[in-house]
Order: sequence, then structure tokens, then C-alpha cells
Amino acid sequence: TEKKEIKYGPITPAHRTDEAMERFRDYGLGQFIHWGIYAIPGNEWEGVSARNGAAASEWIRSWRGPRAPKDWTKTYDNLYKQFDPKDFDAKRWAKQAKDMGAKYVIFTTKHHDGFAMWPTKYSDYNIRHTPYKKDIVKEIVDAYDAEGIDVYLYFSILEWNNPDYMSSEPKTEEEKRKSARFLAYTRNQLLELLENYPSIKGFWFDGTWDRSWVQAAEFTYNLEKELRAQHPGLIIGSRFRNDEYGKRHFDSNGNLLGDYEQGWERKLPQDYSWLNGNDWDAVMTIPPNGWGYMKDWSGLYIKDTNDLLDMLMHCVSMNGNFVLNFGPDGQGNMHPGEDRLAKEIGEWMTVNSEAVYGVRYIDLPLSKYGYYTKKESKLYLTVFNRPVNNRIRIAIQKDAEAVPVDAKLLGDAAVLTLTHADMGLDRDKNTYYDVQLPADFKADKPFVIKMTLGTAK
Ligand code: FHN
Repeated sequence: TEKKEIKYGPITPAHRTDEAMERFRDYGLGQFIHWGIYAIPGNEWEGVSARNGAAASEWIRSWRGPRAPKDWTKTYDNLYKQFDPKDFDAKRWAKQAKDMGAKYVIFTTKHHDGFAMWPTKYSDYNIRHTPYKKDIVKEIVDAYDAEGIDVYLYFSILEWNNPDYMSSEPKTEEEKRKSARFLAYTRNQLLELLENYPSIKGFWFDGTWDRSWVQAAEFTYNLEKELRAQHPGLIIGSRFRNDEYGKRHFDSNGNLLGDYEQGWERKLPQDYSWLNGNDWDAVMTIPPNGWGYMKDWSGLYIKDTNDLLDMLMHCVSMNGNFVLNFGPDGQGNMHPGEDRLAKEIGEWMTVNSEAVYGVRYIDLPLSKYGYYTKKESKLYLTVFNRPVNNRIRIAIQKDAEAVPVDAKLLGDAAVLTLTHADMGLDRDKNTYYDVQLPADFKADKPFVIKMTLGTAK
């Protein structure tokens, strides 16, 4: 097909090879935190919640529970006057993230309600005017920096309560003035964030789907350039902007906009080929939906540690980062269920993180037992489905350059028996290597077989 002439296509190459991007590629596991005014209602108003398929908790300003007052948005927009998280301790969260094994955090500086968690000069609707007063973004950045966890700032372009924000394309002169003011305001806030928190590694953009933003392709292109010039190495995903034809994530010629694909929200690619070799992350809630605090998890399926480890390995086996979301309450405490999951994931990572950090996709026939990851000459198979005969069969293409030459379990020094099993199947492109688990082997969690790849004997 013919290539389109595109003025506002990608600014950076699809596969950046600089140090900052290599670091991103090695993270494996990240933490997302959705924290803001919506933590106060916690997905309920007057005991009525938005469960059972209704909107997410941070959307409560728009979903209006049946018992919400008529002037509900006004009620919501005044909740900040009560925001005083007495238990908030950024160091405690950062320590928890570190123990869980997260290498980066994405923190909501401002969600769709427009409330800023930092004392922005460009709007009064910010943390400075709450009883809490202190700069929460700074506390987060400092605490996570101190733990060696890279910080990315989540930023919603769309703002529900800003009179200058409009979702449709500005048409009249008055609308054009409003829209120009809103764009200038957005630019100011982003430059302010870079100036205030120079150690951050990137932005995680959201709320960029409305026509008002989509039609501003020239502005957003120039803004991306400006942000990058101000902050060398800055990492921005594919959600920030679109080309002049309105194509988002990928431009009209199919080229990735931004440094990594950012479309994997509560979904995972089934097949590696879907990714076209692009970098990506997947962001995931613990309940079915709901990113901000949810008081009541009852009646909902809550992902357990094995579900989350399965998703983590699914992602890293396809060169993606897995980012698990936490929605702390209005006092600054994580949900007790989040505390438990963080602890369990951390315990697993203590033994098995070698199969997660800095690993890459390996082109092997898919395993029935779990997920492959690879790092230099090491091949890892994270086993979720354990076979009844305790024998884990590795299929390798007959023409593969390297094959497994030894095997062991992560967290156990014993060498496992590895045998070549040539099945002699007609027209089979593969050959097989069997790893025998010890007869007394016990596992109540997924486990990792680590193999060395070498030349076949
Ligand atoms: O609408 C938001 C939602 O509240 C949440 O922030 C997620 C996180 O990826 N993003 C949006 C929808 O794409």
C-alpha cells in the first residue's frame, strides 16, 4: 500500500537503543498507583456502589450513584476540602513496592477529575488547598528514588471540571479561545512537572481521545519535541498524541507514535506477532475494573497471586512490562488485599526474579506448561501447569542453534536430569528435551526451570 505523507508522525525511532530505553526494557514488573480525591468515596456514595460491571471507582464523579445529590459534581469537586491522608507515608509505599520487586512506578499526578496532587501554579484545584497541604508528588518521587525505583508520572489530559476543557472540536471563536487556553495550560503543567521533578523517567499519558486534543496534532507534535528537549531520555508511550489524520497510537502508515505501545490496558496480547517487535507495557487492575480505591471487594472476582504471576510472565515472555495497579484509600493506606498480594508476589520474586528482569522473548514452540524467557545463554521456563509424570518437555526446533544442556530449579542448587528425547515423529520440525523433576518435588506456586543453552552434543 502507498505510504501517506505525514507531517506529525513519530519523533523518536520505534526501537530506541539509548540507556534510558534499555532500562525500561529490563524492568519486567512495575507498580501503578491511582490516588486522588476519588479515594474518599472509595467507589461508594451513601452506601451505593458501582459494582457489577458499572464504571470504575475513579469515575465516580461521572457515574453518580442513585443516592447522589442532584448537584453531585459540585459535591465531588468540594471533596478535596476533606483530603487529609493521616496515614500516608510515601516511604512505606516505596518499601512495599521494592519488596514486591517493582522496578518502576507510575503515579497519578492528575486524573480525569482535574485535581492536581502537586501544588501546580496553573490551577487552584490542587493539593496545596487541602488540609494535607504538602506536595504528594514530591513525596512519592523522593521516596521511590531513594529505593531505586524509577518514577513515571501519569497525567490525564482531559479534565472534567475545567471550564476551558471541551471534548468536541472547537468551532466558534469563543471555543477556539477556550481551547487555546486549555492547550497552553496543559503545556505549562507538563513543563512544570519536568522542572519540579527532574529525576522522573517518563510520562504516562491518558485521556487523549477527545476531538479537542486529536485535532491539535501540530500543537501536540511540537509539545512532544519540547518535552523531549527539556528532558533528554524522557520516555513517552503511544497514548500522548496522534498524527494529523487523527490516527492514535500508530500513525497512518502504521508507525508507532512514542517510545512504546501503551494500548494494553486490562488486556494482554495473545500472540507475540501482534506486537510487531514494539516495546510495550500492560497495566492491570486487581479487581475486574476500578483503579482508584474500592472499599468493598466482595462479590467481585479478585485476581490472586497465581493469576498475577501468570500475567507477569505472559508479558515478560513477549518483551512487555507488567504494571500492577494499587488504589490506596483516603487515609493513605493500601487496601489490605493489595498488601497481601504485594507480599506474596514479593516472596515469589525473591526466588524467581532472575526469570523476570532483563529477559527477552525467545522464538520457541509455545510450552503447555508455562512461559519461556531468555537472558543471554540462559533459558527460563516458568511452570504453571505441572505434568502428572513430573517430566517437563521442552520442544526445540530441529534447526535451532542452541539447545538446553543443563537444568536446575531457581532457588534450589540440585542439578536436574535432562535427556534428549527424539520422538521420531514424521514431519516434526521439533526435537525434545526432558527435564525430570525430583520425585519428592513439592510446589504450591509456579516454579522456574533454569537451563543453559549450548551446542547440542
Ligand atoms: O479512564 C482511565 C481509567 O480511569 C484508568 O486511569 C486507566 C488506567 O490505564 N486509563 C483510563 C482509560 O483508558
